[in-house]
Amino acid sequence: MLVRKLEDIKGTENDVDTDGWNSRRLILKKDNMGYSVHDTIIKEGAELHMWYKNHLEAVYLTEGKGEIEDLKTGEIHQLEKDTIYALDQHDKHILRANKGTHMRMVCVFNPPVTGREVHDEDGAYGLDEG
Ligand code: 9YT
Repeated sequence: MLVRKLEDIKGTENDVDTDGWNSRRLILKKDNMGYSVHDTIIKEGAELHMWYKNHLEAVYLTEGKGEIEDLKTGEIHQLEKDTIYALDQHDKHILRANKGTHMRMVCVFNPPVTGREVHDEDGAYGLDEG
């Protein structure tokens, strides 16, 4: 059984901080669960262009407000606490945190990330970078 606390991840190599987001990776590929689980902060006012070509991702918001734009359909969905979205079609999208608030979310990736991934020029993570 694995039991971990966010406090024990903060500041370690599994705490990946970028300009727009801070991803604390709680469960990783090496844990052999078949998925990874991250506690992620999208920083106030951030606008992230993403396209997870190699992964499926589900995201559950626990704090904050923002929106997600589906770049295929042009639809914009409002996001707030207790909302989940799933990129079941490897959907190309833009994620925005509203001004004045960050968003906090639980992200699940299949296949799992290895730990240090940051976005490439398409907003994707590579496969098996670790
Ligand atoms: C929601 C999202 O994709 N945010 C970017 C960071 C990523 N989810 C991660 O690695 O935690």
